Amino acid sequence: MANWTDCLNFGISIAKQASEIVLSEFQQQKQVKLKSSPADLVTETDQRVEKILISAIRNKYPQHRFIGEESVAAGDRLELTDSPTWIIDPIDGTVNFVHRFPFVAVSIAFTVNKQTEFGIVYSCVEDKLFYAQRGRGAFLNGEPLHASGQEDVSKCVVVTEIGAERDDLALSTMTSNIFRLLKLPVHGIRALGTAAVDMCQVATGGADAYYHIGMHCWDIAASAIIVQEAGGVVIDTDGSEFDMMSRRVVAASSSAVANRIAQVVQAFPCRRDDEDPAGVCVEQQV
Ligand code: LIP
Repeated sequence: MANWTDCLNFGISIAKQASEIVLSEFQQQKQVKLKSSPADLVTETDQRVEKILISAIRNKYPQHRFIGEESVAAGDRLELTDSPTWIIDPIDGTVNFVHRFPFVAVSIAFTVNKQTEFGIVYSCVEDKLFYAQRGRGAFLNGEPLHASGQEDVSKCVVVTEIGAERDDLALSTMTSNIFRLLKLPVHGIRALGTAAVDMCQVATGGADAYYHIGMHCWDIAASAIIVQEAGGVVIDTDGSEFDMMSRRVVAASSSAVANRIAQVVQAFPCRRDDEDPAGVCVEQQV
């Protein structure tokens, strides 16, 4: 079996370099542009950091392929093939970055034959390096990570996001999901503003579940394997097998909690990442 440890170590080194750039500009004024909605922001830093990451990887691994948030936004084809592929979100939590809300992350996943071999999430302001390699465990700053194992949803802290969607159907679906979970009840609902760091809380055991509809593959590809290697469970919100292109995810401490969250949570329609690179969820007539 191929050993991708050298790629993982290289990925960690460039994630640290990218984090230094993000941190150096965190307090500065940003040049902000809008993407799919008034809440879907991109800065010049996002674009520059992604170019730096891809350039560094391409120099070392010229045959490898890329799926980058800002490259796709600029028109690059979003296609996951069997080739070694780096899936990159240069700044996950861009709205936080613009507002100086201290949760922003560099997220890098690596797939071969469409299977994730490792994931890296560097929470820049916290200086927390989360990573996992398939079959070799999950780690935070070098210490092993273990999900909580909680099996009773009424004893869970649940993390989610109100993403960039601002149409009535998405907002009513998201808020009704939160209402139904609080009525179960669960112990609490949290949202950090970055899917990658949100999901890593499940790997640490500090949260027991995370769910989201509308995020993209680059937001969660790395944190999904980190949760799995920490002993957690990652599925689709419809209860089926996790599919990073579906734009729906539940990550949890156990199968019991994952399936219970999937029963309660409803999804609004979203075109798959590999069908609609613009990533606009379909607005339904309500
Ligand atoms: C963000 C996600 C966040 C979601 C935002 C956005 P970005 O990713 O991490 O969870 O709520 O809508 O998708 O755009 O900052 O890389």
